[in-house]
Amino acid sequence: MYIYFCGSIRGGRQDLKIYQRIVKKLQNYGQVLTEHVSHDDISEKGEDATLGGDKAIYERDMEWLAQSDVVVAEVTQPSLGVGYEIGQATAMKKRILCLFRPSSERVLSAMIRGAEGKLGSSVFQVQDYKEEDVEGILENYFGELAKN
Ligand code: 6IA
Repeated sequence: MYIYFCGSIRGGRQDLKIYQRIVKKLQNYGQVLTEHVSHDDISEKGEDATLGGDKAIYERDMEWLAQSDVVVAEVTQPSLGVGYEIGQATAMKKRILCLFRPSSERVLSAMIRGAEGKLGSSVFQVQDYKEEDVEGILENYFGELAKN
């Protein structure tokens, strides 16, 4: 199974530690195509941009998204890139799990919260969670997926 993980980069790296926890857990279920999202050497400024620049990043990420079987997005820290990826994944009819922490005191965008369930029962899911529960939530989600 190919898993595409989305987390904020230029939107701000405050939640890096939780991205690392999520990616580590996801690696039990398949290949995480975007594990670099959880690397701590990627900074939000992008001064260390890879060869080929933004165009190459965009094209590679869109290819990986098309290849993926499931998309998991941590959406607490708002990010244009993550929102864009979720929109594209929805158009590609991917299975999408969005994870949001209400303890952040943010309110999730209506364009994410409101998309839940739109393409059928389990295709677009939004899950509120507490940091300490993240592994259990992923276990449940992938456990259900394995049954289908
Ligand atoms: O708008 P954001 O940068 O917060 O968007 C983050 C999302 O876009 C992530 O889920 C990634 O999949 C994707 N993305 C954005 N930037 C990159 C990147 N390098 N490499 C791979 N995926 C990316 C950016 C340059 C870096 C050196 C800062």
